[in-house]
Amino acid sequence: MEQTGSRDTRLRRKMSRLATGALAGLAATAAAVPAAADVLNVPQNWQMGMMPPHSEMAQNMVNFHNGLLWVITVITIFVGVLLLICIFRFNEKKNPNPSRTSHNTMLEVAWTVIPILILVGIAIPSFRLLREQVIIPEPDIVVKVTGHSWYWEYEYPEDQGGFSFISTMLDREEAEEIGQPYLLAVDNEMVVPVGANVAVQVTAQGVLHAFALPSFGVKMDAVPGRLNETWFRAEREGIYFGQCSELCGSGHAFMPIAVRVVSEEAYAEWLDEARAMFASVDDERQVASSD
Ligand SMILES: [Cu+2]
Repeated sequence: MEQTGSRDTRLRRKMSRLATGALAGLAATAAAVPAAADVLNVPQNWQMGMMPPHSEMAQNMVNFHNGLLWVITVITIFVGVLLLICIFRFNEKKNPNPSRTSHNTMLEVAWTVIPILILVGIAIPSFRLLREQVIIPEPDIVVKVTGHSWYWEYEYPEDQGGFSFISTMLDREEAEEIGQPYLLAVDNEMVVPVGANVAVQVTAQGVLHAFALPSFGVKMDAVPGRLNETWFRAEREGIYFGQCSELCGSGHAFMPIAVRVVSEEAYAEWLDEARAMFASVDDERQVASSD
């Protein structure tokens, strides 16, 4: 589908208006839709560490990261202490006649075997985690995500509605109006049901992007001409944010990802509305590209 810039902008404005209406409709019909207070994982001043995890996978990643931090800390302290001992006890002044020892079999075996054991100890949980990510469980829903320059497109395949829509960043006033953070809030969120296995097929048009949702432990490259796959299972309703995580060009910072996790019922309602709404947008798009 070839589009000129102005058509594209017109289309996006129209979709943005439609989305605002849909959001209002959804909020009215579904009590489960989270309010601004349920906006999760917004960066805070002086925040440290990883974003709070909201899926089992993300929790496992954070645990692994924290475990590694201990290993690294102990090794760094150990090496630091050895270094200080060398500097202060074995310098030229204090130790004018250095030992001529050049071999110590026990020591050499130890400093080879102990690091190997440490690395194997790290590798086991690391590969277990990788396996959890790579082997996708039976999906409840599948969403295809396409990175464009510079916005995301979400496609719900035929058996789940058969529609697609684009998701663009809201400007400052629009974001404040709905109580969401500027630079993260979008017009059309990706909506998924809580507790469902969501398989995400990730690709791109034009240049590389990366679909990243830290609170679910998801980061997948979006490569033109290739379909990558990842998955997540959200355990709590709310709005979760991510950002494109591959330096893709001038709009890289302005293509946030927002996922709204809702109850099964709210999801079914959203599907109905989205199907109606984005089907009409699709017509519009065809009109727009034929004039
Ligand atoms: Cu990008």
